[in-house]
Amino acid sequence: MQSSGRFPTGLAALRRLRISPIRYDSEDSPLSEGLLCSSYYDFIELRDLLEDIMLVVAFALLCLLQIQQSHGCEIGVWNGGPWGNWGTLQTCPPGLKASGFRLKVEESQGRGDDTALNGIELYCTSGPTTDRNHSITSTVGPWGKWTVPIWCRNGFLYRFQLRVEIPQGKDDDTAANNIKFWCTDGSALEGQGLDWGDYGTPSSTCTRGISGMVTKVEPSQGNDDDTALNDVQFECAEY
Ligand SMILES: [Ca+2]
Ligand SMILES: [Ca+2]
Ligand SMILES: [Ca+2]
Repeated sequence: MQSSGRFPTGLAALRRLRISPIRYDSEDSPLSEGLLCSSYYDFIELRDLLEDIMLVVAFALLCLLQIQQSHGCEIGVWNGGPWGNWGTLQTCPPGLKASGFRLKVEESQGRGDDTALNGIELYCTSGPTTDRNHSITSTVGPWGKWTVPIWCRNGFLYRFQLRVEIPQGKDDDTAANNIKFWCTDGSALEGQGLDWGDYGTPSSTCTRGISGMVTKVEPSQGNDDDTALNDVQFECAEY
């Protein structure tokens, strides 16, 4: 079957190239000239097609690279709770990175509905200070109180681990309970959360430190079982 139209498909062009009898022994044969011209133009069209495909692929790769660079990379963990919605990514002012944090935690409610960890606040600084002028939060649950800030002695927060209670079925769920950060100076800082559940595998690292955050928080369930904060991801600083 021969392809019709001005632009044959790549497969058809290849097939025609392969079967074209190029006869160099018959010098003035109009037939062989015609076949040569036909396969030559097919070759040109195929080459143009391949060039177009390569250009499109190169452009797509360039776009992907630019998107990656403009947003930085993010670190997360695999044991986050299943409930809630991801909030908006909040980032430090340009040039600042997170060197301290505090948590919003609801104390144990006895026989009542517990939510444990409700919010995380990061303090963005330019170095080893306890400057609280530039803080960021993403979505924060409505229950509990803010605990005292905890700071890196040197450097910035760059890795974390989340303490999460697995789903309790008909019993009272709390999902995320606490968080532990590591600073670029090697020290570990554990938040003042609650003790239900277990710590999972630590995240990968932000080589230059953390500069942004997005939290996943379940909205109020009315009289049903609330969990508030379930999961978190941090954005890595690019410089
Ligand atoms: Ca929680
Ligand atoms: Ca439950
Ligand atoms: Ca609950």
